[in-house]
Amino acid sequence: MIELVTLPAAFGMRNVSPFCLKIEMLLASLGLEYTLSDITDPRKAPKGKLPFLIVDGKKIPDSELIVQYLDTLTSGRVFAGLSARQKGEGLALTRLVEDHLYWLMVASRWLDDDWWPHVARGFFGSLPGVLRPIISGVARRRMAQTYQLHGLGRHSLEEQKGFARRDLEALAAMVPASGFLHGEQANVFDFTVAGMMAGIYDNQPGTWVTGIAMEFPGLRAYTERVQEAVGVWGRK
Ligand SMILES: N[C@@H](CCC(=O)N[C@@H](CS)C(=O)NCC(=O)O)C(=O)O
Repeated sequence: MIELVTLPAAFGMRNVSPFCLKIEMLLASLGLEYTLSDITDPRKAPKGKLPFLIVDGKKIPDSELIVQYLDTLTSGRVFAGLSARQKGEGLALTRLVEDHLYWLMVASRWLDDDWWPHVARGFFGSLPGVLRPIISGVARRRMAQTYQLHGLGRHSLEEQKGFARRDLEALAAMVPASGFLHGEQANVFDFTVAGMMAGIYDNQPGTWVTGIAMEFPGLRAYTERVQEAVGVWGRK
């Protein structure tokens, strides 16, 4: 049996982490039996981040490594039928979504003073009252430092919005008006894009990234189509 360990539900999202949602979609699409569990503190994960899989007592961290593991487990079904070029384009899209757009989405939740109370409640609300502001404050400062180190945190909000709009414009241009990235069947790269966009479109309330994403209705329709195809939705 496969156990997928994720973050707890928050902000109207049943599965709030794009990396966890991607893997949930992939497990469902492969028809593998799995259970979901969650932990509130990612520091308890093998590499301090979620998701990780538990298979026969063995922990497998990192969504990209999990994808590789599942490909081996299913004798190549994850990437079956994809050309080297399609895999290359898929990986380039993955990097755009997970190493750039992701950070803008995180900043729009954690570092926006108006949105921060939702993070404090959603991720730290179960802590005892006195500890809550201390632990959540430390985590928020750590997030701000990470965002600075990434480089995006050095830009003004207007400039960050420009980066987000260009990312979303690129995604909107690349997803098809019907079907999926590589044909009639949704694959792991669709799950990567839709797993990220589901949270951006459906987190409650919307963030400034949500506002920009709404400018791209085709991307929203695609995100719905992928979730529908695999029967796994990010929202509750
Ligand atoms: N490269 C990792 C990224 C996973 C990741 O960043 N997960 C977030 C949740 S969406 C996390 O656990 N963050 C906790 C932290 O960075 O402290 C993957 O693909 O699994």
